[in-house]
Amino acid sequence: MTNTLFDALFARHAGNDATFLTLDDGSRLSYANFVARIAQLARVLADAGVAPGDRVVVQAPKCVDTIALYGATVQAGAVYLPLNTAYTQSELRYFIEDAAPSLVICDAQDHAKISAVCGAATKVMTLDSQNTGSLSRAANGHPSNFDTVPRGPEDLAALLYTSGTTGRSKGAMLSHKNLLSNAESLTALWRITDADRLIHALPIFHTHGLFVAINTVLLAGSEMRFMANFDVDTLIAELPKSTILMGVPTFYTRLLGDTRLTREHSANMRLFVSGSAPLLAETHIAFEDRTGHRILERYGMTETNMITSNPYKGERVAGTVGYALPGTEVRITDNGTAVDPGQIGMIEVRGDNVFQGYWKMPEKTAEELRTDGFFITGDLGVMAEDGRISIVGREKDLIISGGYNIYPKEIEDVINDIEGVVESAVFGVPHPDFGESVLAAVVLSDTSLAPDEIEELVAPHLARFKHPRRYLILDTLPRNTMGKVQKNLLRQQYQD
Ligand code: MCA
Ligand code: AMP
Repeated sequence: MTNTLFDALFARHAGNDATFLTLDDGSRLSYANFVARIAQLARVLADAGVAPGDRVVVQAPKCVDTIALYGATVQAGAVYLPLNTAYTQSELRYFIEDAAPSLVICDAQDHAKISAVCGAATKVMTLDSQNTGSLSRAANGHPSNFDTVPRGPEDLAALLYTSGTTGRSKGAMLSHKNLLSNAESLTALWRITDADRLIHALPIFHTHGLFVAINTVLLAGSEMRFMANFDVDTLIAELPKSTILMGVPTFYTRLLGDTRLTREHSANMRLFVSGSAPLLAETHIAFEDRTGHRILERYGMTETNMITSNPYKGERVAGTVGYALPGTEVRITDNGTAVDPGQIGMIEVRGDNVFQGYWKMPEKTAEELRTDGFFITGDLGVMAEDGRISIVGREKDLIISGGYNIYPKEIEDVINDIEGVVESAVFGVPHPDFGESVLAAVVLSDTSLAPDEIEELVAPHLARFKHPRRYLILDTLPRNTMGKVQKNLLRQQYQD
């Protein structure tokens, strides 16, 4: 009996005494012990009534049992659904109601908050970084073997929510094949092997930190320096002992802000990967000047995993995202028809990496996934004669701040619900650390409403990273002749 993803990423390491993780306290976890822990956790899932195909929601700290839980969910034939640890109770309510999980795992301190939004059919267990939560304790008592639930390439392995331009998050259904095919492409392209040591400083609830980094490491049998939080000092200390770093552009601008980053200091490193947000050409160039390394920029989405990458060997060009990954087709279109090289159009993608559709949203799926299998990314790009792709903009109204996606519509909905607010427009302006930062232009009927009061009313609804950094009170919003708010004018006016 086979389980496509489990066999390829996890089962193969049973008996492998090599180090999988090195943690902040210097302790190490071997691959063999990791696989044993997964089996113990899979038993807890089965005992909790998690059946094949069930969703397991995880909003938990970045620690060993949280990644082991990813493996355990796959081994139990269930669907892993990680959530940003910054989400508020009202955001969680939506995800839990929509996904209807049979089990939710949360930090012990959030137990009451999460239980309050779970129905009777959903069990809640806890996991904390000290491994003292109810899930970890239950696992400790179990033998370290579990009969893997068979799953095929088309079965779902994960459900990752991605915010939408309509304001409602959509669950992207990712199959075993979607995840494995992408990990295989990246591991081969970036030449990741068991001689590598990857510094992991990303969160593990998004595609970047969870699948791009962890799945490739597991496939190659590399070592991972697993940092609980991003921290420049630790990163600097780890560079001489490591070979790969995967990060968002903010990682690289922050590293460049530290004079200890030098050519000599990073001489052991083999590969610096950047993605999730545009890497400024000036950062790319400054990083090469300082370290001698050209950052390898790649491009992806939750729905598609990774789509393109600059080459490992060959020219890594600043401001471009490289070529379609092997096995992935990319086309640039105008209303669905491919345009000529050099012309700007919509980036569309097809391949084993492309998701199965949005959870319980067939209409949304039909809008974005064409019948010929091409997915419409919402990103605008240009393809050169040789197939190299550059992203030139986004058709979707999206702000990317420090690698986190923020959809203005979701924030506008919350602001517009406040009594005394007529309307609002949320937009992004350049930010030296996060790339973009969120501002809100608000028109009031109750002019006594102060920005601080608006912020106070917004806070319980939205994770902190989504909060506008400033509320600008305006008499009217700029509109074009069609009545559409001109966010480009707001961006221009307030960019400084
Ligand atoms: C933290 N804060 C932020 C952000 N991060 N505000 C705006 N944007 C952010 N990205 C705020 C906090 O709310 C807090 O606010 C203050 O900054 C300090 O928080 P802290 O956690 O200490 O911040 P940090 O550790 O410095 O975090 C910055 C970071 C982090 C390391 C850049 O944001 C990060 O790990 N970003 C990576 C996101 C990621 O993995 N994206 C991939 C998804 P206050 O002090 O006011 O309370 S996209 C994806 O997966 C696609 C498929 C792809 O292509 O990769
Ligand atoms: P998400 O919805 O979190 O999956 O984020 C995917 C979006 O991030 C893409 O549609 C792009 O807009 C953006 N993105 C990812 N990688 C890059 C990159 N290297 N350059 C520019 N934008 C990127």
